[in-house]
Amino acid sequence: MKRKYIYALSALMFSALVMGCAGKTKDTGKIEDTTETVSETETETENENSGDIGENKDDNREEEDVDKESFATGINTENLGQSAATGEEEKKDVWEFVLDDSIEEFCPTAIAEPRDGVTYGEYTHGTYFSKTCGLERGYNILLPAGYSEDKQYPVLYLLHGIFGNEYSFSGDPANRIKEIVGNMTADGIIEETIVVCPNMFASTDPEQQPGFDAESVRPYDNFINDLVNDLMPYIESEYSVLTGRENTYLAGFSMGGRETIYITLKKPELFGYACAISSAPGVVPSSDKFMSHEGQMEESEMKFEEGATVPNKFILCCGTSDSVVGKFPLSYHEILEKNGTDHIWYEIPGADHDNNAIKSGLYNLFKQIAYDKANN
Ligand code: FER
Repeated sequence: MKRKYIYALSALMFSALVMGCAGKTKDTGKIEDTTETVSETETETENENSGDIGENKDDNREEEDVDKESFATGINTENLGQSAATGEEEKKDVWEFVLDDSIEEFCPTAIAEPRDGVTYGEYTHGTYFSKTCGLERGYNILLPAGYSEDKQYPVLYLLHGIFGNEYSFSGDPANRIKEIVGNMTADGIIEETIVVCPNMFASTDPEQQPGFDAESVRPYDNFINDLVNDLMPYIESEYSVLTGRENTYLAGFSMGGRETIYITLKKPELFGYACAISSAPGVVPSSDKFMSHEGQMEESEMKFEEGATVPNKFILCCGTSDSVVGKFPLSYHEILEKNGTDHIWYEIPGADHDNNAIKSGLYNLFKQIAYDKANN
């Protein structure tokens, strides 16, 4: 079944201008109650929950070398793809959505930009007790506008990058998560969907900080336990969610992409759809300018267990100009391919470690979900 949606692009010109004004993340790391609505417009840059790179004894680079917020949710660069196009597509003044299973390199402007007449969901902060960490831990949840206990919704767990926390995505409006989910819902492409943004630094020590050394990275690898044993059961008990793999999705950016790969390979039966965007090194042994990685598994182990129920779609993607993780995502693709592990790999031309990659990955994830649900 093919569905087509046609939009006048001129209506989007104004909202495209708004893009440049996106505020920066306020990562307070505070745990607060569920009644708070999270603001996207804070401009503070302080991040109390960030690792202090200057304190890392294995690393004597200057702290100003690294923009921690860019790690957590991507560098805010100019829009690539449709919004930057000056060619025939743009001049046609229309954008057309076709529901097929092809990958599109860029998230269309009409999907990423806020529209008049669409009410978007809001982020709310909540906490849950993590048996894995022995701590009360925070999450942000994007509930659809008009969320109702009378309905049930699929859930996307969305994992931030290194130095981030549960506020990283909700605090960076340039990621356009609200708009992508809201516009694709408004167009009838996807079902109303809940997005859960956890704090992926699953340490048992509330004082521990992330950093570029094996010890400081380990809590990220512990997140699989927190997610599966604590956060997912909590979300499923507290919110009106559809359970089961067909309705449970996993995606992550950079460090979150690395953990998405790891979790998807280790718990493939839990997620119908997974998307690892611009994934950080360390799934397999390797080293880069930041540190050397012992690896979560050997290359030969980078596959699903024999006979496992596997995701319907397992997407890996990365920008061709990624200045942080470089060709590591490509190497993951090559290893998965060598090991005969089903996945989709694509590159985003010209994209850095940035929002172009994040928007593209999320759009394609939802498009694949929509295609499968319309055809099965
Ligand atoms: C590394 C390179 C990149 C690494 C982590 C990253 C832990 C993560 C980047 C990000 O999350 O944006 O070597 O090691």
